[in-house]
Amino acid sequence: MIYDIDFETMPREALEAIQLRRLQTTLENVYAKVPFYKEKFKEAGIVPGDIRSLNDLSKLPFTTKQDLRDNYPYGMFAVPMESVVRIHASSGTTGSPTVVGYTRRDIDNWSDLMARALCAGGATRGDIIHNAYGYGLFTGGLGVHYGAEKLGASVIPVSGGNTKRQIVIMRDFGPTILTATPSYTLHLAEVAKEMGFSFSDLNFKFGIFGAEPWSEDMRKELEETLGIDAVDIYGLSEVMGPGVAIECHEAKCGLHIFEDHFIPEIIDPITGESLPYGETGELVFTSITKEAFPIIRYRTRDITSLHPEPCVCGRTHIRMKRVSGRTDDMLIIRGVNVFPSQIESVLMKSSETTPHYQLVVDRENNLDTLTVKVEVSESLFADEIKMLQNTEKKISKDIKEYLGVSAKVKLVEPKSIARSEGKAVRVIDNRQR
Ligand code: DLL
Repeated sequence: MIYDIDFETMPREALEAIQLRRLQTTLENVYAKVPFYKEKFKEAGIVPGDIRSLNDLSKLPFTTKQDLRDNYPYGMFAVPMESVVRIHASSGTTGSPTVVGYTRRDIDNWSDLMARALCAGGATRGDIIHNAYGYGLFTGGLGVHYGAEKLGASVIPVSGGNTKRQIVIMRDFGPTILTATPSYTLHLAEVAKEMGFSFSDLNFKFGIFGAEPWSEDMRKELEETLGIDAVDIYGLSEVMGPGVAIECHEAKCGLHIFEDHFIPEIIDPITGESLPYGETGELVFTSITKEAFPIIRYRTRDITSLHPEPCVCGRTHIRMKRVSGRTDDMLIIRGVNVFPSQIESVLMKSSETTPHYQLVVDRENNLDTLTVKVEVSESLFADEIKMLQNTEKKISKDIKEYLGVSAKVKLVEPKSIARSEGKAVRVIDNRQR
């Protein structure tokens, strides 16, 4: 089912006409209301009236995370505080958090887009949604919540944490859709097993997973363990929150970006040059309907590519490939670029290990070292040490073969790697000490 058939299946020409109109209005607005943008546009020698076609977008300067930090907390807001009805913030691992605001209309649009997204991910009015994304400053919990209500589904606002209680709720309330990070979902499945029942005995049909990178192999693992269809949802607080893009459950092949609200571009992360469809680079977004916190050419640091080919589901909105990582998550190990998701793919191929892993990077004698800590399956732990050593060697060989980097693989006891209740911490990099 398609929630907003007019907008989601609109012919590209009509869609692009709307995009241009909305872009021009947004530019006039930020130029008049946000001193940061006025200054930036002046430096670039540009005024909003210079943007006459969508191709002119690339004339505009980028906005970066640092710009948002420099204007912490409310410097990028385009409306007075009386018009702001909600504030969220993204924690970030370094520096001050990024603070974003929403007007009443922003919240209405976001709810609509999340209703669209949930619908694309398989939800209907009859569904019961177990929402285990965190409620609070993080946009995941409330974003899904408002969308689920807008769709008319029943939402259980359980948030992250209190895992055993969540399992009891899942058993007793009969939810049919799970919304959570993939890493927390694995933890939920593990605790359910400890409590004596399997996820596949529950009522779930679909899982709508996102907020962190996860691999295609992780999808297979989740689908098999949980006996559900797993769909990828993407978003970021700077642009809105969850619901910027989602896979349709029909194709599960790339995430449709809601282009009547956001214009995506792909750039070379080093030179900043625009890249054509199909090429991999950094994703950049311009929001074209936001009132409180509009954003122009925001560099997300997320790595993906854009694909305009029509989709079997009938949506005309462009698809982005699953995010493989972030430019700032990329590890450079002795000159080789490594994304945690690539290591994850290799680990998923080993039947003796579990999907719980952590990468530890260090420097010894001026050389980078990478240690991959991965938990062995419980069934195997009692077996011979020799067999474990073989598994370590095999994974290490596979990583070398697939990624071209040497890694020490260390099998660790079941449940010894910290579990996530939100976004997983996959990398500990001790080199920056
Ligand atoms: O994570 C919003 C969200 C909530 C998305 C729930 C999906 C579901 P932030 O906390 O601002 O917002 O983090 C945004 O998370 O730039 C990506 O690096 C990463 N991310 C989000 N979704 C995905 C995904 C939310 N499906 C940052 N795949 C983004 C890979 C993702 N990375």
